[in-house]
Amino acid sequence: MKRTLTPRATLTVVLLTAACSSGSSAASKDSGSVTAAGAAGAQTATVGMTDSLAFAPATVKAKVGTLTLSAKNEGNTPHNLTFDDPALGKTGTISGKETKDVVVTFDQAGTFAFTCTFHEGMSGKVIVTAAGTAAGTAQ
Ligand SMILES: [Cu+2]
Repeated sequence: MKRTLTPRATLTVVLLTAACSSGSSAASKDSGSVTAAGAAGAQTATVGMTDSLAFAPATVKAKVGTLTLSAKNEGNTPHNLTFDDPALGKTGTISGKETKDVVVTFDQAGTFAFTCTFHEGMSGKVIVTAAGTAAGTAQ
């Protein structure tokens, strides 16, 4: 009975929505994080985008300053990376296997969310800390 496929697809959408709103612990374990490299004024980091409709990693740690965030589409499904705050910027559409950068200036510490506007629940964030408090050694 192949007709069971339709209810299953519906259920998947519900589960994705629930995962998005219910907790960060499971999500962060899945997606991991990356710490931006470079001096505060010229940081760089890369996040992947997958056919599973996720950013991987979905968390970027950066310092107050300027970050060139490269969004690398590792799959074939088009995505974009759009900050919730329009002033921070966006990449525009990124086709399969394509990479686009968005250069973001963070004036203050905080958590700055971004999403792929094509796929509800596909989201990530940049956690920005004051430049003087960077954990670990600066390189
Ligand atoms: Cu997407």
